Amino acid sequence: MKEKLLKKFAELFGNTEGTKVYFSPGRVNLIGEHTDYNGGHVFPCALTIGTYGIARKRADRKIHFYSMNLDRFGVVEASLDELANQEAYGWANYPLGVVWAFHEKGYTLDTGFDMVIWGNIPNGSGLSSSASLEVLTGVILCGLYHITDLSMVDIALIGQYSENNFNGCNCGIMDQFAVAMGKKDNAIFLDTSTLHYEYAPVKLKNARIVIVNSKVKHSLVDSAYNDRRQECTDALAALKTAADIETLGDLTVEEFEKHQHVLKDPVLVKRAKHAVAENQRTIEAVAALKADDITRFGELMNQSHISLRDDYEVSCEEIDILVDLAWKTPGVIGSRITGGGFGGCTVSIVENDAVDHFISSIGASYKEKVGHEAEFYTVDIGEGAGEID
Ligand code: GAF
Repeated sequence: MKEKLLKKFAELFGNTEGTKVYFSPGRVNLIGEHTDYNGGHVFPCALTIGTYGIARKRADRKIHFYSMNLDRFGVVEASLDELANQEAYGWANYPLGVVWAFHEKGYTLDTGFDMVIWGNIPNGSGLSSSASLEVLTGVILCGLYHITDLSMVDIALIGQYSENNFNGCNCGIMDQFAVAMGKKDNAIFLDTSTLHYEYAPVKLKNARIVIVNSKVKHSLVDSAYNDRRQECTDALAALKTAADIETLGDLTVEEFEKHQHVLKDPVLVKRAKHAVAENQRTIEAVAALKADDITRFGELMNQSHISLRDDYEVSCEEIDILVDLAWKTPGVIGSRITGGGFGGCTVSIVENDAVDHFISSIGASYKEKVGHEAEFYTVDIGEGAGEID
């Protein structure tokens, strides 16, 4: 891939002298969904697919972005003198937002840069192509401008800040954190209230992770995501009148059941119930994995899906079809929706010798029921973002 990026960079910007090349992964979350803005735990891992970027500083104040996946945008030109989200910039609002966020945090760039990217995270699949691009931009800026006092966690936080404030999605920290901090063959057990984290080796014995892309993305995704956040905020405010808590993640399921009567709206009861129970499931799932109890880990994944489907209501027909099919397929240890929801992907743990049948039988049934093909990826867990040789 590096060769293709170098070639394109030279074609667009003259030569490749003084360029640097970086990679930033996508992520899949194994369990702990919609808990990251509720002070709960998450358990994502970085993938080996992601976004590659090549960049070089310029002598003037122009910034040029080019995506080899989205040639139709051509070279997007922005300027350090006008860091504002513009519709015409399209995808380039993500890296530009990171430049803006660096400036907001006091890391002011004195000259612009040229940047070419190419990625292999399927678009709109819920595998964090935007976080991948944000963190990629963060590591590129640190590399090009010799910024040495920002840690990878700081870069993740800046990525989230740009997405919240420049691109209007009120996301939590999970995606940027996983992309920045990923570690080969490990998932990250992150407490989103303290940012304390621990790597946990994903030892699945004779099984592996299979992601299935439903290839649907329902258009309400951003607004519905922000609505769920608001419902959790409202539920927390009411629960605080009864319990001494800072976040929904502070409650056990028993404590929630004791206090839930203060929630007068049944919708808020369902949302808070998911946030509380999903956090507890995540803690239990990591303990099960550490104890080599993959069967329990899979059961908790299945429970997670039911809760996201019925209480949090972020699944959709196509995803439920994929999960139902997976649950009925021999050799499947657990299966659930992954990511923000309303389409995107499922994540399943499948026994190695059942993977071929999983792909062929679910592939055929999904096509028959939904009318289009699903895509299957048997994935490996990779490293977080950084410069590549
Ligand atoms: C999206 C968000 F970006 C994450 O912060 C997280 O909330 C996730 O949805 C749901 O768990 O990916």
